[in-house]
Amino acid sequence: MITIPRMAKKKIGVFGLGATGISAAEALVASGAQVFTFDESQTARDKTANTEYRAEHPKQWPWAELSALVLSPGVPLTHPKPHSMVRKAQSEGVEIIGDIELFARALDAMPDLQRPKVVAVTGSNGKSTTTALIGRILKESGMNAAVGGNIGVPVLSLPAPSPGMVYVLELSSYQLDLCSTLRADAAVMLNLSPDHLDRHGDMAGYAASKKRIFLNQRPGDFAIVGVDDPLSQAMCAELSVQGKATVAPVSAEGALGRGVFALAGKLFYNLDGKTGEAGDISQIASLRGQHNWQNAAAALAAAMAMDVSPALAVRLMERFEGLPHRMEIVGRIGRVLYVNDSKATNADAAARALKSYDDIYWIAGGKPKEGGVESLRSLMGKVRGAYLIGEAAKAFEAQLAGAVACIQCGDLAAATARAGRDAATSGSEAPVVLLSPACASFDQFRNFEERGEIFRRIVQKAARAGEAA
Ligand code: UMA
Repeated sequence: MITIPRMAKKKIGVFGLGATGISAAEALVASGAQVFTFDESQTARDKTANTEYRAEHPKQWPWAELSALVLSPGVPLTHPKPHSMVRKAQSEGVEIIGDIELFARALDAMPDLQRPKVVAVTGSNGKSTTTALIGRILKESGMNAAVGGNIGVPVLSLPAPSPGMVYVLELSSYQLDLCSTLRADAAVMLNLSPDHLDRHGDMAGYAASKKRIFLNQRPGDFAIVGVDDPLSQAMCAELSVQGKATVAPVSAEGALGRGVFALAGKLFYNLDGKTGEAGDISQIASLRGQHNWQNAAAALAAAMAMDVSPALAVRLMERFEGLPHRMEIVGRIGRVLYVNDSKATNADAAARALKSYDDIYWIAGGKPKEGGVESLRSLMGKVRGAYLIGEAAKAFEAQLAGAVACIQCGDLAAATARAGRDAATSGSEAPVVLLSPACASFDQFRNFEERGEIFRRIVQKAARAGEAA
């Protein structure tokens, strides 16, 4: 656990008692703070029953004495409208921060020589894979690296800082909005495509949140920016003009004069005075697809920023198994490969998976996001059928009309069975049943993980039934 000595003896409110809130409350209590907590869910409040930070209604909180309100990232800060707790804190003049800000303050209090390094990763898509990949490279190269943040382990639950340590953090736009003093020795911004617009108002607001990852960088730090979409490219140009950190543009779409790029499955670098070919990643199964090559290029830049040699970094990438629910192979029945890409909750993420396979039997739908799947029409050439589920099914059929055969399936079990049957009888040599929904999961599942796990179980059950027959 990471403590924040600066918070000792202070009175702090914590709103939201999920992973973030509980870890923040525990870290604050361990730091000697007096902690007041609340959550709108009774179940969440019950978790605090036997603790020193037992939930009590904010009406009972000593607002005039609070030094800060620690907000969970899922609580609306500005859009669609500020949560009533946010308004209350503002009207009382109480600072609103997140757990990443507490982490930043814990590190700030350390003498420079003892301060661990921070690699922070954001972007619309690929940030978990890139974070995990960087963590893996650093650990395998012998460093004491801790991986957390939006990827799952709340930052304050990570091991306490020690000299030589590196924190590798995935940061969401929500977390970045609640953080103003973090300094990342290497900050990665992979790409920008529409996502979470309900929380940021528009793309400009969303991009502004993502850009906060570079706040507080100094000369000697590394700003690693994907340049394969126009908004990220503009951000890269702006950072280059500001001239604070060393800017490393990253691409998987073409050669670059500086930075790191992937070309025909090989990684090349021209960074910080070093130039060369780092190695071939085209055969690494967990890094399949051009989008993963961009992730790998960014990971290489981050590893180099942490003084890992480029050739070693690429060799260590071969040990990366990939993450669950991201183009994860969950089974093969006969010739049919089943791929779980449940994490693809928007069209851009689904596009990445659709570009990575041929002969696709595509399961899509769920709770729709703004923009739908109109942008995917041009990728339907390799898709033999779209097996549609959930709330978005009717709208998706209209948006894909004329581009692909759409089959209304209702739920995931029916879609998997139908797609599997069509794939098996297609005569194609290597058909792929791909769950890449381009939608949130909340209409039929608790979250994308549950959706992916259920898909895995359906496939495993079908495989056993096939063996028995
Ligand atoms: N709550 C309220 N009122 C509200 C909103 C929430 O009381 O208006 C309460 C809920 O009842 C619940 C708690 O707050 O008890 C949940 O807080 P939260 O939604 O902030 O979730 P945490 O459990 O703290 O998890 C968060 C991240 N979740 C979100 O940002 C939505 C997790 O990312 C992250 O792994 C975790 O912190 C640790 O850092 C998940 C995520 O979906 C994977 N992230 C989004 C994404 O990747 O797209 C941003």
